[in-house]
Amino acid sequence: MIEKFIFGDPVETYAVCENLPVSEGTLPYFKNENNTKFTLMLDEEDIVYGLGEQVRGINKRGWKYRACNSDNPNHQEDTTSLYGAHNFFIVSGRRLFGAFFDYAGIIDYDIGFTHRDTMTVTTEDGNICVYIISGESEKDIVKQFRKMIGQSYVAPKWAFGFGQSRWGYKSEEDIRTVASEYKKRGIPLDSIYLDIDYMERFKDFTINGEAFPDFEKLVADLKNDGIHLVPIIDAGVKIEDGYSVYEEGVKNNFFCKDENGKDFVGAVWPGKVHFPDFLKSETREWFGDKYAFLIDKGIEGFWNDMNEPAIFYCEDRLESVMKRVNELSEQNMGIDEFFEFTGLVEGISNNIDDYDKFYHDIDGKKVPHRKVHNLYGYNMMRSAGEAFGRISPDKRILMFSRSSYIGSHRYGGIWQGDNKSWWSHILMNLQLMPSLNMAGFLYTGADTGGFNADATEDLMLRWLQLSVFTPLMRNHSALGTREQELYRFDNCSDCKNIIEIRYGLIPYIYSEYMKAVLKDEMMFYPISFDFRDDEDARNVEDQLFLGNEIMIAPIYKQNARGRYVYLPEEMKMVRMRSLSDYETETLQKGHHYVRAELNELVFFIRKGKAIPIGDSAENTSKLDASWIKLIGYDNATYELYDDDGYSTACNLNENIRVIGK
Ligand code: MIG
Repeated sequence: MIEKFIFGDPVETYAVCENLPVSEGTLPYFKNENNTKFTLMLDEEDIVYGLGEQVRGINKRGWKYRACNSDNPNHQEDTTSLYGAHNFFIVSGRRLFGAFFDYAGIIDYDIGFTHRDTMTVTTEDGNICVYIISGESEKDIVKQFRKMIGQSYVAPKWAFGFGQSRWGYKSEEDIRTVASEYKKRGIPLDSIYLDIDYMERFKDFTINGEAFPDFEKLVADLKNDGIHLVPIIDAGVKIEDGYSVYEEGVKNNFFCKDENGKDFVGAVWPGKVHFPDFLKSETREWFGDKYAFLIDKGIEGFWNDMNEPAIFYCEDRLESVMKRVNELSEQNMGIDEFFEFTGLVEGISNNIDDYDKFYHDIDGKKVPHRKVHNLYGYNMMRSAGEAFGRISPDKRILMFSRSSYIGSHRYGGIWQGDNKSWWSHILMNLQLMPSLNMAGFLYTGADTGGFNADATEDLMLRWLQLSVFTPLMRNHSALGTREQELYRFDNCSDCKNIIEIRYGLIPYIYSEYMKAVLKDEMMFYPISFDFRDDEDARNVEDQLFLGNEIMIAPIYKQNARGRYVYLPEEMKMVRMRSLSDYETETLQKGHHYVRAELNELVFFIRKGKAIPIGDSAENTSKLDASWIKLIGYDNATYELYDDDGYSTACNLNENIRVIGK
């Protein structure tokens, strides 16, 4: 059952698709103070699940979080905001309920941070819509919630293949080299990503003709080899005379305005830019149609970046900082002045106060950005997603975004942003999977090997052993970091084996993903969701169930040759070195120390279950379903979902078949 409560006059987010009646009663569980602060007392045993893209554990207790979409490259224990705002959580203990705080602006969560037994949710202005969902289990609550927010985005099957990316591929030659290095070693590959350097001076919907003299031929040649090129699109539009996107946007008032009604100026990679007003329907339609420029050249997938939006600087703050710095430089700088100086400089980028300086036009109403900040990336995704429906109605287009809000899960996936080549970020990648699934984001994964900082071979191998299960499996890294394409490492054949295992697992991963989409379910969920009364299961923070069949428990510590794993029931452990070299062993319920050398993928098949496993192939288009066999318990069957992988129409019942040994 879902109850809806409206306080004040909230901005419509369109996160919810169903038209529910507003409840007459009072909000249960929470004490409401002026509609701005909602307080909930927590029992010692309560677990708080959810909040989507946030740092820390599967259990969110013991910290404060802020839903305020941020371009924050530091994903640390004390980070309070990442790129998405996903205001849905479940409280599980003596009571069991879900809550969705549907709010376009900035919202703060204190989950036992100030007082261990108290949770507060604080909005900036008290105009909010709250949904309370009751159900018999966490899964039941999620399912009701997901049904209410609409079906999740369906990615094409090729997007389940392995992808190689790096910020720094800057020419046709760079791209062809990546493709041939993979091919030479026989490592499967389905996609290569184009980061900002493919554009002409970082202008959206342009191609740098010098570096890519025949872009269409490149796209076609790679596609012949089964490899998709996936270009990036940034939110800011470069201010440059003669650039049609800029000129059309100015002429038609498609950009966000400043206080005086002029187009607001910020600076990002292209230099000075205007930000498309994605909250305006005309802008969404116009910008979305621009993707045809690349689709017409054979492109079938995109990633949308910088759409929090990220702002390196806006003009007036830069000016005032420069002025003050000049004043300071004329004095004898004391320590106080020195810290004033560094503070001012650090505050230039992504300053929340700048969100008061530009405005959206929502159905003719002028709304300050700050009030709708968390809807910006969402509406960029919507702009693209709706356009794909017009440009390519029958064929799925891959799209994932950095910034998001609940609702944008209907238009695309997300990647988990600028992580680091840190061991703790393998764990973070795992912990994000269930909370993102709760919020409807099923097509997701992190930058495998880590984006910032330098990756080592062992980190890459261990990370691949997690990514092998996530829908998005993409190796991506930042300019200036150690190169981490798989062929850079000594034991490339170990990497190759794990990528081949991925291709063998695609029938299962794709099937579980599609079932989760079409049934409004989670693909990855905490162990405790199936073992609510098992105290040990409730404590598990580093293992997940994937579908109904398997449990994953990756190694995320350097130099570890094994780890402790908790089995809430008997399971079959699978230890795989390659698709043809593996063994299984039945383990009883309980705590086990499980060995796994660097080249060994270990996972667990649940009692009485089996999973399909196929053969590898150069890429997904060459996967041969006739090779599929089941591994796991004898006599177990599996319900396999499969379809052509690219049609937008996909029906659950027509595409499921039961397979047995
Ligand atoms: O300011 O396009 O998260 O994946 O490589 C950095 C360059 C901008 C941030 C993205 C990252 C991408 C990078 N971008």
